[in-house]
Amino acid sequence: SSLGLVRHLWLLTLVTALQNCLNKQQLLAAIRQMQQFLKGQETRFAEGVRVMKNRLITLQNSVTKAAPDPQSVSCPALDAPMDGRRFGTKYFVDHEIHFTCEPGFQLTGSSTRVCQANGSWTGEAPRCKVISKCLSNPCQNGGTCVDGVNQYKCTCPQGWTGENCQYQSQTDVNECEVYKLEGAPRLCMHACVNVPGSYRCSCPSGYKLLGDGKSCEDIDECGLSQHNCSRGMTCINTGGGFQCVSAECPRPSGNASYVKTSPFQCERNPCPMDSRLCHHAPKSISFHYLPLPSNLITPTPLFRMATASAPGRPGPDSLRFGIIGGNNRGHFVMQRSDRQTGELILVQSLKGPQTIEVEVDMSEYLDRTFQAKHVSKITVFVSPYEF
Ligand SMILES: [Ca+2]
Repeated sequence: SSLGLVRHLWLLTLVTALQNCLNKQQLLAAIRQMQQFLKGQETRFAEGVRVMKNRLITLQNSVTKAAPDPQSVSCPALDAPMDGRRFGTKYFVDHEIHFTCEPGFQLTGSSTRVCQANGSWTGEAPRCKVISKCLSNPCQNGGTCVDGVNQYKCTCPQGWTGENCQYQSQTDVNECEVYKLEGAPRLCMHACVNVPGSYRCSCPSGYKLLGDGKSCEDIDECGLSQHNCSRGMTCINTGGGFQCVSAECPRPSGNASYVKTSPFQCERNPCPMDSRLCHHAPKSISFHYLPLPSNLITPTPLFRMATASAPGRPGPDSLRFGIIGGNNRGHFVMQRSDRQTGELILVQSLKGPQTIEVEVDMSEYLDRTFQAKHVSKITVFVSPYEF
C-alpha cells in the first residue's frame, strides 16, 4: 500500500542519511522530498474520497427518482354518480374504474378513470344528466318544450293543439254557441261547456251525466238512501233533490174523525146516523206526491181519480168531480175522462222550483142522492229544470 511504501522510503532515507553521515542540507532535502510525496498521496486520497462521495450521491438520486412500489400506492375511493353505476373496486395504481348512467340519463365527465402513480385519478368526475327530450325541438308552431324524466310536454300557443302542437285547433268554433241557435239540435240537456277543440256537457247538482255524455238523470236520493228524512217521514224523490213528507189526517170536527189506514190514506170513522154534517165530510182522504219538471207542455193529465165501491155492493150511478182547494188553482182543471174516472189536468205550465198543493174531490150519487165524498190531496214538486 502507499502508506507501507511511505514508511519504507522514510526508513530508507533515514538509513542512507545515517550511513552516509549526511550533512544538514542533504537531510533537509530528503525531508522535503518526503513531504512532497505525502502531499501527493494526500491529494490522491482526497480525490478518491470525493469520487466515492459523488458516486454515492448519484446512486441516492437514482434510487429516489426510481418508480415507487406499485402495490404501496392507492387512489382515493370513488363513488358512483347519482342515477348511475360504478364498476370496479380496486383503487391501486393502474387499476380502472368504469361508470355508466341509468336509462334516460347521459354521462358527462369521464366514463373510465385510471389510478395514477401519484395517487390521483385520470379524467374528471362523471355526472349523469337527464337526457333532455327538448333538445331535438319537438314542439312545432312556436310551442314551448318542458322537460321531464324520459318525456317532454309541449305548451302550444293559441290556435295549435296536439302532442307536438302539430294540429291547428278549430279556432273560434264554440260548439255551445253554434248549437244554441234556433232550430239546431240540442247539444246538452243542461249546460254546455266549451273546451279548446271540443265541448262537454255538465249537469246541475242532484243529477248525474249519463253515458251518452249529454243527458242528465236525476239522482234518486230516496232509493239510494242518501236522504236525511227523520223517522216517521217518507222520502219523495224529486228532480234535483228530494222531499221528506208526512201525511196528517184532519183533526176531529163535529162528529167526523179519521184514522190512518196506510201512510198516505185516512178513512173517516163511522158517523152517527143522524149527523148530516159528518156524512158530508170526506169519507176518505188520500195523499199523493208528484215530482214534475219545469215548463211541461200543456195540457197534460196529472192525476186520475175513480170510484172504488166495494164488490157486491151497488156502486154510485153518478160521480161529480171538482177542485176544492190548494194554491195556484188556476193551473189545473178537473174533468171527467169516462163514466167512472175524473182527471186532474195541468193547463198552465209550471216553472220551478216550487211546490204546489191542489185538492180534488169526487162525490158519489145514487138516484141523485149524495152518498159519499172522497178527497185527494196532491202535492206537486216542480223541479228547477225541464228534466
Ligand atoms: Ca232526486
